Amino acid sequence: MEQADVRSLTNQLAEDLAWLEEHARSQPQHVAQAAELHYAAALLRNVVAPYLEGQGPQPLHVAVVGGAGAGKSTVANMLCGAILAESNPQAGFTRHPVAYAPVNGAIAWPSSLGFLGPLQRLSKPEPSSLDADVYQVRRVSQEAGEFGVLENFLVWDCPDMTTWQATGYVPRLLEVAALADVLVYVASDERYNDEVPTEFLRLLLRSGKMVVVCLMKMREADVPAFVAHFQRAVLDQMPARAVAILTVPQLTRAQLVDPNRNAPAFRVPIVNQIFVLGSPASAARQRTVRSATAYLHSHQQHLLNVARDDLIALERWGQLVREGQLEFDNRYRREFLTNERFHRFDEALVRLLELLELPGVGRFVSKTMDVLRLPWTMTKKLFHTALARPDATGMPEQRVLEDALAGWTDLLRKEAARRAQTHPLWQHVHDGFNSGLVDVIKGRFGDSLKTFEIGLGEEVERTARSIYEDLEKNPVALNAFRSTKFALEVTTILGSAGAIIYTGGIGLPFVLGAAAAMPLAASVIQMLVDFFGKQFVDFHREQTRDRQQALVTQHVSAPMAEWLTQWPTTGGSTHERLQRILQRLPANLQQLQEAVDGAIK
Ligand SMILES: Nc1nc2c(ncn2[C@@H]2O[C@H](COP(=O)(O)OP(=O)(O)O)[C@@H](O)[C@H]2O)c(=O)[nH]1
Ligand SMILES: [Mg+2]
Repeated sequence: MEQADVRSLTNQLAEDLAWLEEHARSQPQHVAQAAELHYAAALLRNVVAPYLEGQGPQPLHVAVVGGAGAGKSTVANMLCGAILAESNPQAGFTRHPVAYAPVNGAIAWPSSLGFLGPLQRLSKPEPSSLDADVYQVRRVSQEAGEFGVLENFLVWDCPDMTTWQATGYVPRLLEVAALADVLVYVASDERYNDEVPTEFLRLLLRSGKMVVVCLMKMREADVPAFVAHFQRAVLDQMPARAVAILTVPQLTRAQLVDPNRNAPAFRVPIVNQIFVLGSPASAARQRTVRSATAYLHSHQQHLLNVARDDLIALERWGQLVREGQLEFDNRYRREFLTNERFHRFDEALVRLLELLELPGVGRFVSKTMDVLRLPWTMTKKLFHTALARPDATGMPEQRVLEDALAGWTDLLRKEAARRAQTHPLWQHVHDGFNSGLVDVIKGRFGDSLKTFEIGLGEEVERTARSIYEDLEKNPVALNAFRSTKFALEVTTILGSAGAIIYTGGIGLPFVLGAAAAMPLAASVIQMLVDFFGKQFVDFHREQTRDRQQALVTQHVSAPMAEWLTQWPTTGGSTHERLQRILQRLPANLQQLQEAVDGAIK
C-alpha cells in the first residue's frame, strides 16, 4: 500500500472512531463505551499508523496504570532505577501522563498525524498535578549500578483510573495505555477490585496488551493468599491472561523513599519481567501492532454497538415507509384501477372481431350469417343494454394518487410525532415534518408522476394494439381462425338448407324446426367468437391493470419509498455520517488488517 493511502486509511478510521466516541458520549446509555472508542482510535493513531508509516521500535513504551493511590508512582520509580519526585507522598495526584527517559539521547517520536491525540507536549517541566491535555518527558539519571528499563523503554506514569466517563483526564490515560507495548497494572490490597480499574484491566487484556500485574501493600505473610484471591476474583474473570503477577509487600519508609537501593528483592523481578517483554524490541513492537489490529478487527461489532439504537430506529423508519408504500399501492388499485376500463381495449375488441371475418366469399357467408343471427344480435343488444354496468364513475387517477400520497405522509408524520421522544432519529423526522418536509415530498412526487404518465400512455396503447396486431402479423394463425369460423358457418347454412331439401316438404314441422335451428346455430357460433374474443381482450385488460400497478410502483411509489427511507440519513445529518461510518468501517478495518499483515511478514 502506498504511504499516502496508508495515511488516508488510518486517518479516516481514526476520525470515524472519534466520531463514534462523540456519538456515544451524547447517549447516556453508551457513555461507558466512549472510553473504549477513544482507546480504539488511540490504538490506531499511536500504534498502527506509526508502524505502517515506518516508525522504528525504539523506544518501547511501558505504562504504569491503576487505581488512585495504588502505588503507580512507586512502581514507576522502581522501573526507572532512579528516585523520582512523584513517589513522594506530597506529590499529589498525577493528572497528566509523565514519561521518564534517560538523561541523554534523542527520543524518536512518531511524526504521524494524531499521535497521542489531544495531548500536547509540555515544553518545560511542570508538576504532574497540572490538569491539562498535555504530557511531559522527564529526564532521569539512573544511579550507578542500578539497572532500570530506560534503555529500551519510556516509562509512563499515568493518571488514575477513576471513571469511565472518558472526560477529564481519562482520555489522557487512554492515549498512553493505547500507546504502550507493556502495561504494569498496579493494585493495592486496600482496593484491588474497584469497578473502574477492573473494567479498565478487562479492556487492556481484551485488546491483547501485555499486562504485568503488580500487587502492592499487603503484609508479606499474606502474599500467597492475596495472589490466589486476586487471581480468582479478578483475573479469572478476564477475557485473556495477564503475563505475570508480581508482588510488592508493604514497604518501610526507607524502602519507599529509595526502593532502588533498599528494596531490590521486589524491584528486580519487575525490571526483569519488563526487560524480557521488551527484547528484542522489534518483536515486541510487532506484537503490539498485531494485537491492536486484531482487536480492532475482531471487535468492530462491539465498537459499533453505540450505533445499535440508531440502526434499530433506522430499520423501524424504513419499515414504516414500506407499510405506507403498500397501502399507497393498494389504494391506487382499489380506488382507481379496479374501476378503470381502458376503452382502448374495447376498440381493440372490435378490431379483433372484424379481423376474424373473411374477405370475399367469406364476407358473403358472414353476411348471410348476420341475417341468420339477427335474433341473437338483437337479443344480445337488449341484454347488454339492460345489464351493462354504467361506466365506472371512480375518481380521476390524479386525485386518487394524490390522496394516497397524503395518506402515506400522514402515517409517517403521526408516527414520527408519536415516537419523537424515543430516539433522535424520530425527532429528526418530526422536525422535518415541522419544517416543510411535506412540500418537498409533494414536489418529488409530482416529478415522478411525470415519468410515470409518459410510460403509461405508451404501455396501454401498445398492449391494446398488440391484441389484433399479433394476429395480423401471423397470417397462418389468422387464416386458421377465420377458416374455422367460416367452416362452421358454411356447415350451418348448408346443413340447414340440406335439411329443407332432404325433407322435401314431407314433414312441415321438421322443416320449420330446421329453419328455426339455423339462426340459433349461427348465433351460437358468433356468441362463441364474441365470447372468446372478449375473454381474450379482458385477459389483456387485466394484465394491463397489473402492468399499470407495476408501473406506479416502479415509477412512483418505489422511488418515493427509497427517498423517504434515506431521508433521515441525508442532508448532512448525524444519521448520514453514522450511515457512512457503518458502511465503510468494516471495509477499512479489513484493509488495515491486510496492510498490517503485509508489513509484518
Ligand atoms: N507504607 C507504604 N506506603 C506505600 C507503599 N506503596 C505506596 N505507598 C504510599 O501510597 C501512596 C500512593 O502511592 P503512589 O505510588 O504515589 O500511588 P499512585 O497514586 O498510584 O501513584 C503514597 O503515599 C506512597 O508513599 C508501600 O508499599 N508501603
Ligand atoms: Mg502517582
